[in-house]
Amino acid sequence: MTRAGFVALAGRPNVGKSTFVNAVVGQKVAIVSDKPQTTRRAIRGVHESGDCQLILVDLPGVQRPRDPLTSRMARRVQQELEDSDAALLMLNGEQGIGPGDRFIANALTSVDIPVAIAVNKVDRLARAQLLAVLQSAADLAVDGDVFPISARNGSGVQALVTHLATLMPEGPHLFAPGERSDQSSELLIAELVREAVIRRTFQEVPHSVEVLVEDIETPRPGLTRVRALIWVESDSQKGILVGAHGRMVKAIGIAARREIERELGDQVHLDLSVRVRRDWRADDGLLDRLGIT
Ligand SMILES: Nc1nc2c(ncn2[C@@H]2O[C@H](COP(=O)(O)OP(=O)(O)O)[C@@H](O)[C@H]2O)c(=O)[nH]1
Ligand SMILES: [Mg+2]
Repeated sequence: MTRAGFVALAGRPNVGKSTFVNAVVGQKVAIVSDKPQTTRRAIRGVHESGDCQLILVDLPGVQRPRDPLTSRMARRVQQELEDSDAALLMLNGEQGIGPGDRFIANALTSVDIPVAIAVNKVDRLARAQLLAVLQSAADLAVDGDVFPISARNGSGVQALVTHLATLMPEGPHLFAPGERSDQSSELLIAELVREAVIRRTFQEVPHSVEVLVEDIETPRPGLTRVRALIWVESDSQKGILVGAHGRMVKAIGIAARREIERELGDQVHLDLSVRVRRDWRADDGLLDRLGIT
């Protein structure tokens, strides 16, 4: 009998959820940055472990809703947790456990699914620190085995994946063999452009940016042409992204193109334009079109 199921990743922003999903799936499905609130959509990554198909759901970081964008994100997190077969609570071993982690751990006790706990970034910890943080993880309100891991260098990841597989229900596989994500290539490319923007910007700009891929063409085999729009919320943000003599948008384009080429295995022409749309975070039509549901 095969098994298959969904594991929802819960945890504060920046603990390493997206890095973990990419490590387990073996390819990039979720963008990663050192700025919080990077993940806006629930993204699924698929891993096959023996006869078990493990579908990891990389959730947006849990935060208090402030506008239609963040309300949609919060609603989505709740929904995804309820629809999952298990939850993985991820903690940042380097920072230790704080009120935000306890809040999420408490929230998980009210969802009726098994929970596993990962203490990530152990590559940054000395032995004594590691033991202390593992102990505070075990003391959290939520019940579950604790796994020290480094999503970055892979240590401990296999043991955790094997454990998660034991929590999955029996049933047929839900994704076709070899399928690694439910994300369209438009969305993956848009996310890779957004990652390049986030890495080069600061303060409110990363949160104000959204990317829409308008068009993907393959004029000949081995060449992909992409046209994408970068939305920002103000003229000054647009000024920052375009940069003096267009230098910033050019640098963003070069970095994003490299990433897209690596993922598609094709040569890529990337055409970027920056547009201002003052209230995109509150525009339900646009949020729908951007796949933030
Ligand atoms: N040292 C170290 N850094 C990590 C590890 N996992 C993730 N990171 C870094 O932590 C930051 C946040 O990672 P990300 O996956 O985007 O976190 P998310 O917000 O929970 O999805 C990035 O800069 C990652 O490179 C790890 O195991 N060790
Ligand atoms: Mg993330």
